[in-house]
Amino acid sequence: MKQTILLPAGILLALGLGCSSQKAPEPEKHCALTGEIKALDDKSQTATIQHQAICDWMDAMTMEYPVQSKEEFAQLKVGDKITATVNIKGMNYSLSGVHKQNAAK
Ligand SMILES: [Cu+2]
Repeated sequence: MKQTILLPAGILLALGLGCSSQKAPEPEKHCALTGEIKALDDKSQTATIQHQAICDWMDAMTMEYPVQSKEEFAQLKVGDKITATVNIKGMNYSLSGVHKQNAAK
């Protein structure tokens, strides 16, 4: 008797979670990034970073991240090893709190 009640409830829960990514308002999520700068694009203020896994949001890979602060972006050099915070909201993401682990000379 119990199982006939619990099973449909479990299916409904799974369906609800599956649809959650399509709902509009998502809270901003903050995750730590550790990686190395591979390229910089001044125009878009974007850094291409080879990074380790970021929360459960993304596996280790190399990709581009917009840097929020002009001042922080201006100090970055290709080859810098950095830590930063990834600010994730829906499909959008950007970096803040960028810190160099070893300043390239
Ligand atoms: Cu990625």
